[in-house]
Amino acid sequence: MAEAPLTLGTAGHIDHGKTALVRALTGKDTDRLPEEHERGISIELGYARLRLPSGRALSVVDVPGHERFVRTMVAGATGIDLFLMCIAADDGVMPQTREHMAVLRQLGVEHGVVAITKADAADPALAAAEAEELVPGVEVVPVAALRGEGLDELLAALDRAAAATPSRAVEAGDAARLHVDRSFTLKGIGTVVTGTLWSGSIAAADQVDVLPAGLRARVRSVQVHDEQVDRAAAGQRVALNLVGLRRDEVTRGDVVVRGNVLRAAFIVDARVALESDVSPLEPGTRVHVHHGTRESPGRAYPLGDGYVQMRLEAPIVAARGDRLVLRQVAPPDTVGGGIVIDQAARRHGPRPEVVERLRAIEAGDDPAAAGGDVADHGAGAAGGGRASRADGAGGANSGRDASADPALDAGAVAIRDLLAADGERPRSDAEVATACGLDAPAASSAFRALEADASIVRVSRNLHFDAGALAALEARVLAICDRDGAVTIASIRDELGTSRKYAQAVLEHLDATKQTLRRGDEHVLRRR
Ligand SMILES: Nc1nc2c(ncn2[C@@H]2O[C@H](COP(=O)(O)OP(=O)(O)OP(=O)(O)O)[C@@H](O)[C@H]2O)c(=O)[nH]1
Ligand SMILES: [Mg+2]
Repeated sequence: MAEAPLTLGTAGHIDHGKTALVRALTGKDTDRLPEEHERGISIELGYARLRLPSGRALSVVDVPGHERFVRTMVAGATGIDLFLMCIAADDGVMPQTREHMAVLRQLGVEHGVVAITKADAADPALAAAEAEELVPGVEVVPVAALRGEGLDELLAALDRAAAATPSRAVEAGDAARLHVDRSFTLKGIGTVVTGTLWSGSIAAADQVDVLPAGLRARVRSVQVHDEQVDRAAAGQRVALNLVGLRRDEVTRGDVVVRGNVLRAAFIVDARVALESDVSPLEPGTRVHVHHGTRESPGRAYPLGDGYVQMRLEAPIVAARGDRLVLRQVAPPDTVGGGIVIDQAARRHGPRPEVVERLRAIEAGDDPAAAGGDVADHGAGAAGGGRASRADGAGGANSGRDASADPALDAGAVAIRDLLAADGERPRSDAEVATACGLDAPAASSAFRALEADASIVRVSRNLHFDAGALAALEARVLAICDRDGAVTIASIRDELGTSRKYAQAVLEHLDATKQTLRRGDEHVLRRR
C-alpha cells in the first residue's frame, strides 16, 4: 500500500523563524500577502510541499505565531498529522510556544520535530534544554535557515517522525468531508475552496453539500497540490472547483461533505481535558470552541465525570470522536480541549442519566446512538434543521427525517417541528396548538412531554422555544451583555432586530436561570 498522505504543520512563537525555515526546506515563500511582507510577520496560513530524503512528500501548512492569530493557527493545525515546532535559539520558549503546544496536544497531534532556529544567532543549548522539558521525547535539531545549516539533519529527523506517524484522516472513515480553510474565485474558473480532506474521497462530478448552510454544489474539478486529479483521497490537501455556489456562499469554517451524513448542531457534549494550570469550568463559562476550521463562541456546562455540554452561538458540523480546542477570551489563552461524544446533543444539565448515556456512547454500547459515528438519531437530524435556519441560510438539510420518535406522539412531534421551524421567533402556545390541530389538553400534555425530553424550553407563561434556537439566542444576548456590561429589553430588541416580546422573554428567562441579574431596567451578567 502506498504511504498515507501526511500534513506537517509549523508551530511556535512569533518571529521564531517558521516561515524562513519552510522556505529553506521547500524553496517556497509561504508569506504571500503584501501586508505580511510589509509587517514582516505571517498573518494567513501558508502552504508548501516538502520532499523528504526518503522520497516521501509532505504537505506543509505554515502558521502565524502572533498571539492575535492563534485562531488561524488552530484552523491550520486541525488538518495536520505532525508538527515542526520552531523555537529561536536567542529567545527560547515563549508564550505562543507553549500555547501552540497546548493546541497540538488538545488536537491529539503527538508526533513531530523541534527545530531550534537561528542557531547562528545564539548558542542553541539553552533553548534545546527548554524544548526537551516542554516537548519530552521529541527529536530536537538546531538549524540556521538563512545559512542553510542543519537542514539535512532536520530532514532526516522529519523522515523518522513521518515514519512513526499514522495519518489521522485515513482512520476517520468513509464519508467525505473537507473543512474549508480558504475560499476564493479564479477568473474563468469560479469558486474554489481548499482544505485537508479529513476522510473519504472526492472526485470530479460529485454532488456535495456545504454545511451548515446546506447548499448544494457540483465538483467541477479536483486538484491536489496544483495538479489536476480524478479523485482526492483522505489526508490530502485539496482544492475543489465548485459549480452552483457563489464565492460569498462558502468561507473558512464551512464543511464540504459528500453523502449528507453530517449535521450542523449548536449543542455538543464532549469529554473535556483542561490544561494543567486551569481551574475547573463553572457552569456557563464563556469559551471559544474551535472545531475543524470553525471557531464559535459559546458556553460550557459541566455535566460531571469530565463531560461538558458546549452551547454554541454558531453551529459546528462535527462527528463523534472529533477534537475540540477550548480557548478563553480574556486573557486569550488555550484552556483545554475535548473529544466530541454526542455531536447533536440535547440541552440538559448535570444529571446522572446524562453521564450514564455519554459513558455508554463512549464505550460504544449506547443503543440510541449505535451503528454509526455520525448523527443518526432524531435529535441529530433536527439539530441540522435548526442550525441552518438559525444561521439565516434557510432551507438546509431538507432530508431531515420526519422523525418517528417512539417516545413522542404525533401531536408532540408536530409541535416540536413547528417550534424548530419558528426558531428564535416562536408563536405563542395557543397559536402552536391551533396550527397543529390540537385541543388545549392534548397540547399541554405534548408541551410537557417535549419539556421533559428537553427538545423545547418554556420561557414564559405561554411561550416555548425550540431548545437549540433558545441556546443560540441566549448565547448572543450574553455576548452582548458581556461586551456592553449591561443590556435592556430595548437594546436587545434593537441589536437582534427582534420584537420587544421576544427580547423580554429571553431576558426574563436568563434572569430566571440565574445567568443574568436584573437591576432596574438593566440586566447584567452574574459573576462567579
Ligand atoms: N539570524 C537568523 N535570523 C533568522 C533565521 N531564520 C529567520 N530569521 C529572521 O527572523 C525573522 C522572523 O522570521 P520568520 O521566518 O518570518 O518568523 P516566523 O516564525 O515565520 O514569524 P511569524 O510567522 O510572524 O510568527 C526574520 O527577520 C528572519 O530573517 C536564521 O536562521 N538566522
Ligand atoms: Mg511566519
